[in-house]
Amino acid sequence: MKNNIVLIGMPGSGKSTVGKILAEKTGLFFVDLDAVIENMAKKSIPQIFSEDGEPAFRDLEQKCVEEVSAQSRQVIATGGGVILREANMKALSQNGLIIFLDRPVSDILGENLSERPLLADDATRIHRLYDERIRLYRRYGKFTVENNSAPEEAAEKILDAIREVTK
Ligand code: SKM
Repeated sequence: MKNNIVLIGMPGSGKSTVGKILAEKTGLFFVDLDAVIENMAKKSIPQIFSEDGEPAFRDLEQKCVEEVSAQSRQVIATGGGVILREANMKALSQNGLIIFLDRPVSDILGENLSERPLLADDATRIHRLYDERIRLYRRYGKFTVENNSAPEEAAEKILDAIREVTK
C-alpha cells in the first residue's frame, strides 16, 4: 500500500470534502495543497495569480507538491491544475495512490450557482477546462471515482477501490 491517498480532479469536484471524510475514516492526516500554497506564499491564491501570475503560482505549487509528497500517512486534496506539470504527478505517484474524482460539470456549475450568481463566462471556462484536462485526469488517476451523489458515498467508493488494489 502506498503511503498517501491523492485526489485529483476539477475545481469544485469535491476533493476537499471527500478528502476530509476519507481522512476521518482512515485516520490519515488531511492535507489541502491549495492551503499549503497559501501558507507558503502568505497570500491567497487569487492574490498570487493577480500579483505574481500563473507561472509563479505553478512554480510554488510544484515546490509544495515536492514537500508534501515527501511525507506519509496523508489524504492529499490537490489543486485542479496539478496535472499540468508531469513533475508534480511523478512526485505524488511515487509515494501515493492517485484517484481521479470525477464530477459532472453540471453539478460543479450547480454548486457555484448556489454560492454566487454564475457568470456565463465561468460556465464556458469550466466546460473548456474539463475538455482540456479530462485526458490528463484519466491518464494519471489509477482509478476514476464518480462523485455524483453524496460525498460520503464517493469516499466509500474510494475505500472499496483501495481495498481491491491492496488485496
Ligand atoms: O489550485 C487552485 C488554483 O486556483 C488553480 C486551479 C486550477 O488550475 O484548476 C484550481 C485551484 O484548486
